[in-house]
Amino acid sequence: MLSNVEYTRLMEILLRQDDYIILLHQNADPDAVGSGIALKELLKSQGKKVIIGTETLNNLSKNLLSNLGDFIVTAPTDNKNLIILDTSTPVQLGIFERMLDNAEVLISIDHHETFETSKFKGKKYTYCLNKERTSTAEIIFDIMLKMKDEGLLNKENLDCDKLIRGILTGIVTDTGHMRFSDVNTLKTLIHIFKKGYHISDVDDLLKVEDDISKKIAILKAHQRMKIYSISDFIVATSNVSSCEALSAKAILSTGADVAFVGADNGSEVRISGRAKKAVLDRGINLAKIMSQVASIIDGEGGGHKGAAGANGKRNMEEGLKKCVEYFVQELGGTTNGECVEYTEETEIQDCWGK
Ligand SMILES: [Mn+2]
Repeated sequence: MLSNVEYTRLMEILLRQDDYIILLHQNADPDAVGSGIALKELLKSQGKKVIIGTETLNNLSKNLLSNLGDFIVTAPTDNKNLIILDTSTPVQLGIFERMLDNAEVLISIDHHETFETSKFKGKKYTYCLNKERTSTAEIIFDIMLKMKDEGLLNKENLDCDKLIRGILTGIVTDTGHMRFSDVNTLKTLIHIFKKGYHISDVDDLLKVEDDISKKIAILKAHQRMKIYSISDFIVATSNVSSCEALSAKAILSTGADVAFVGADNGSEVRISGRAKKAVLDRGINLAKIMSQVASIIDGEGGGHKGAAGANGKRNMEEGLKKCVEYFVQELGGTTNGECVEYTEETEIQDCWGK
């Protein structure tokens, strides 16, 4: 754990320069991006010029960045004052690694255990490793608390909401939604919760609204669904004009055990299959079914046991029927070329135990 004295020293060093670039590891995760945004806000409130640089962002971080309304640079700049966050070795900086050569001030703030710290050393080098914290975001929060204690926090210039959302997202994602949290994580969260924030705020920041066409495709897939009761499983087939994989996945979460969804745009036919684990445990391999169906739709098929697809040119309806037939055969049954669709009547009979 960093001592009070160390935090004071770190804060003083951070406040010495007027401009910084905050560098994050490649494929930056929400802890890196959330910490970067929070530290940028803190330094900006002190009149500093700050940008954030990283080679790439992971998908969650892209959502976080756009939902918080911030931006990053993706190529090296001529900044000489570097703050490196959440990164344990220089090579993780990717194309930004070369900025270390001309760095005049180098401050590294991290929570990962590493044995290669010497490689980061520059002219004015400060290394702040707090491997007892479960996220870099918590360290940034502690710096903010320190500044507040010292009367340095200028709340009028500080976008507190953005800062806290960045920190909270970093904490929640790096602790695997609190599974790896500890007493110190919770102490930080108490501060944040007292300000009226909640863990569900993070979910909002990490998700992207599906566009209208995706929503409609999924709903239509449900509307056009044919349902079959086969052995212990509910199998559903449907068709859409696009987003067949997404629709198949959605149908599984609605309740089907297996879903086959076709898409036909006139010149191309695609079929996507998804199955739940209980189905795979019975030895079903959708990749095999899709490679068989491929010949019906005049194309190719494959994938994984639980998620597979086939692309072809024609016969989508026939392809979907064959998916169900092959599924029955894989379970060891026979359809005599005909699968009975699950109708309201059969449903009622089942309910009344007839
Ligand atoms: Mn981290």
